[in-house]
Amino acid sequence: MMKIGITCYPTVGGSGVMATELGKMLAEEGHEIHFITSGVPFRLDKIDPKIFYHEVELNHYPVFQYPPYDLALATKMAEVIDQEKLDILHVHYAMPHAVCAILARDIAKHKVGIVTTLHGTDITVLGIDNTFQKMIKHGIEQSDAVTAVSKSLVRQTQEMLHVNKEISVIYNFVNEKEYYPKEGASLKKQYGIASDEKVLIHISNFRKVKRVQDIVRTFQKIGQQMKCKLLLVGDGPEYFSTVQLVRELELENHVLFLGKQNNISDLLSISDLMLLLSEKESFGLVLLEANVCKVPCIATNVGGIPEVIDHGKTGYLVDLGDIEKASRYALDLLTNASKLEQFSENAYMYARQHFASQKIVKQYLNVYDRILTTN
Ligand code: GMT
Repeated sequence: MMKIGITCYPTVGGSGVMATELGKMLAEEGHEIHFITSGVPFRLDKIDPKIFYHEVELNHYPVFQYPPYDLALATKMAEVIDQEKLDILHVHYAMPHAVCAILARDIAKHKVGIVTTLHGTDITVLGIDNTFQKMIKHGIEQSDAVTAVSKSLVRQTQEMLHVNKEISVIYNFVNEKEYYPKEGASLKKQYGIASDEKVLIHISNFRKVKRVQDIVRTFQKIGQQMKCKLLLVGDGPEYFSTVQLVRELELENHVLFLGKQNNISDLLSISDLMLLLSEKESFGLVLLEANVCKVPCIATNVGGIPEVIDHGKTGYLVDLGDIEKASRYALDLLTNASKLEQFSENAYMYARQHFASQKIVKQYLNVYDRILTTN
């Protein structure tokens, strides 16, 4: 039995989901889990005697212009390491979490191993502002072990940072107890979707990189050939420009804006096809969520996406911005029932085989074990 601390951003987002699900699964295996975050992770929705939550409090001191989140986090981490005698502190994101963890390790008296998982955002930050380069590099190199969610992200990190550290790939997973194909006829009806209409779905945080406008334009082309609806799930900076585009294209009766939703697997279960046409994606967790609910995906051939989708078998890959091809592939699947069925089955089998939660959790446990035996 290990005592493991986990730090992530607790709000909605693939990395927060992954960190929380990992904590829940480790607790199921008998390990003691201590979340050290600024809010209760949103997927931490059930009581579990093996899971503890330590809140990082942000006080607004009149002397500081900004509340010092990083230092408050490092202090809390050090406190929890000593108090709970943590064996491992697993942080998601090098910036700032790995750096905070390293500072906490220096402050704490109890010996702890630091594991950092990269989710891609560190690299995105560097693309915008490389003043953080040395700090992110330091966070990675001083961690006891570093993992990344795809081979593509490992390559990118090495290209941008030239880190003197081995980074191992541990793919994302989904909790199969929550994500599986469910009966969806009544929900479909509640949304006013006719039984002969096909349903396309896009789920994201509506950031610019998600290219939601490409989703709408692809859908427009599909809608010219067949009866269908598009579910847009999520919220973010591009939400209103997307609403505007939908109005301009006179698609209001065909596009449903659902905002942020918790029970994603229910929505996936009424969907026939997912579209994810991002310009950057280190993994694309929603693709995996779709696949385990038997929903194949059409996605861009960028970042880690080709490691999740087997082109021509579990879904299709298109070049960034190629909405023409995306709509052709979608029509090919949606108008061919046996092919769609075959892709759904393939997607399900592929996801369950390559990204099984048991297998991935074991890989993380091996990383922890290695640190504990060498430390
Ligand atoms: O994509 C986002 O905007 C959110 C971000 C996050 O921090 O959750 O997602 C990143 O991590 C996910 C979990 O590993 C990956 O599935 C996403 O592909 C990755 N996003 C990007 O690389 C843009």
